[in-house]
Formats: sequence, C-alpha cells, structure tokens
Amino acid sequence: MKSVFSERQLLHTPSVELSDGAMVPAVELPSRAEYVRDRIREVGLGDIIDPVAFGRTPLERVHAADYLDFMEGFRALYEAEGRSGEAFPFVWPTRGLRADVTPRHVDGLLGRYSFDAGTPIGPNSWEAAKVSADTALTAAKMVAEGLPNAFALCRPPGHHAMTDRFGGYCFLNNAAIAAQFLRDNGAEKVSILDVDYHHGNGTQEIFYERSDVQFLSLHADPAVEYPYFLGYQDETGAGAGEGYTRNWPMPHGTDWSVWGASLDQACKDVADFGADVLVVSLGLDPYEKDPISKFKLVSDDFIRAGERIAKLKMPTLFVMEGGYAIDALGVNCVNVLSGFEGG
Ligand code: SP5
Ligand code: ZN
Repeated sequence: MKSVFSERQLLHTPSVELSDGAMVPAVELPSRAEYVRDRIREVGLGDIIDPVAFGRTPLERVHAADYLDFMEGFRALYEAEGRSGEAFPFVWPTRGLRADVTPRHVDGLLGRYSFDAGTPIGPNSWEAAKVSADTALTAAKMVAEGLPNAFALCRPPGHHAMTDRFGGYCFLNNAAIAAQFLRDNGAEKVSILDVDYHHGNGTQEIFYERSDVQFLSLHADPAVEYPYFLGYQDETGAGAGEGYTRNWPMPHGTDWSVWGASLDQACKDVADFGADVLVVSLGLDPYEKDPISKFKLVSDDFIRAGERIAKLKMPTLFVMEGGYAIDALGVNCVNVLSGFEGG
C-alpha cells in the first residue's frame, strides 16, 4: 500500500492543552506521525509519497469560506494584538448568547470559530493543517485515478473539525475533504467508516443532511466521553440524509468482543449502501494503553479490523485520525493496513 506524508505536517507543535481542569502536556505531538512513518519503512508497507498542494478550492467544498479566512489570517491578527505563543479560545457563543455575530477581537473570533479549548493554534499550525489536508487529497486522488487503496498519514487529525469550527486537535476535516473530493471526481456515493475512539462530530455535521455520503462511527459513549455533545445512537441523519448516519456508542472498557461486533454491523451497512469508495477515519486510540482513552483493543485486534474492512472488497482510502500511545502507534496503525492487505 502506498502512503502519503510530508514532514511539514510536523510544524504544528502544541505544548499544552486544557484538559480535566488543568493545563496538561499536549498529546497530539509531531512524533506520532514519525512513529507511523518509521513503522511503514520498517515493515516495507510501500512507498511514502509527498503530498501535492491542492490549494483552497477542495477545502471550500467542506469548510465555510469565512472560517478559512479566519484561519489564514489569525496569527497576524493575534500577533498584532501583542500576543505570542499558542492561542487558546476561552469564551463561546453557547445557548443564550448570539451565534449570529462575528466579533472583531481575537478572543471573540477564537470563540466564534472553535468548540473546545484543547486545540491550540501555534505560529505554524495552519501550515501543518493545510499540508495534512493535502496529504488526504493526494491519497484520495490516487484512489480516484484507480489505485485500489492508499494511506494518508494525516497529522494534525481532522474528524472533529466542523464546517466552521476547530477543536479536538483538528483544524481541517481531512477525511471529509477527501470524501468530497472523491464525490467530485467520479464517485457517486462514498462511505465513511470512523473507528477513532472519539465520535467524529465534525464529519457527522458536514454530511448530516446528505444521502450521497454515508457516515458510520464506532466510539466511546459521548454521555461519558469527549466530545460529549454529539455521537448518540438516536442521531441518524436529517432531511435527505435521514438514515445515512449511524452511531455505535460503546461503554468504557469495551474490548474486541463488543467492538468487533459493532465493526461487523457497520461493515454490513457499508456493503448495503453500495458506495464506489470507502474512506476509513483511522484512529488508533481504541488501544488498551492509550493515555486518554478507555477501550481495550490489543495490537493484534487492529490486524483483525483491517482484515474485516478488506472483506468489503472496495476501493479504500485510510486517513489517520487520533491515537496517543505514541510508541505503539506505528505498530497499531500499520497492523490495520497490513491486516487489510492480507485480508
Ligand atoms: C482526533 C482525536 O482523537 N481527538 C481527541 C480529542 C480529545 N480531547 C479531549 C481529551 C480529554 C482527555 N481527558 C483525559 C485525560 C486523562 N488523564
Ligand atoms: Zn480520538
């Protein structure tokens, strides 16, 4: 399997995040991608190709133009305000406040265009996010042009990023951008299977009213886990999209016996939908030793997951999402990809 990756994705270097009532060391670190890259080389999975720049057009197919403008201009505005270092939002237009205004001050803008305080914007974060999206697009183009599968080694991740809000370590929704690109380049229907430990709230929001892009997500029950406010079982799509979103929230402590059964159900839904291509939002944080997660998958389970997905016999684009047990990330990620190739 061919992979896509650029070292420019390492330019986003968060040092801390607001979590559990304190500023704690960041977990979405550049070395995550390096461990995966090194493991790809170690097992000889296939070539690692540089992403090409797609520019703004494919980003605008998924994200709001004013959001992209904000991200593009944010650091200059922030520094003009006399600030430096990492920027954190701290006030949001929640119920009872006006969601229809766009303040001019940097702190107002940060709140307008985000939904959590876990996602600092450093001097080069936007550059890294754009290259990460280009990585997804480059791999998507390879699949659109007939390659049976590809792996986008995306980092920073994407599945929490909404139409016009960053959060959850995500700025641009790489999987959604890739899925829309595939739609725009020959695929009539696309399935997105999100196996990250956290619900892919951004991807769900982006495609919630669409019947041409199916969104299926396996994740920890949002009643007890981030992102808390989306990912419940009764969310099944709206309008023309009714029935094209499906969620499998699972309790803390979930192991392969339950997770694998949910994967099986989701794969049956994928088969029934009959899409031209499958995009897998590949989070490795269901792993038992993940420092911020509470599922119990072991490294070999990721091979089984890859084998199950391969049984669909569909053109498949893997897009990396989360996974924070850094020293095991390469093995777990490549286990899925190797399982897929052998399955
Ligand atoms: C892409 C992705 O996996 N994003 C995850 C974002 C999660 N952010 C909130 C994490 C809160 C973790 N709190 C548990 C800390 C255990 N000490
Ligand atoms: Zn996650």
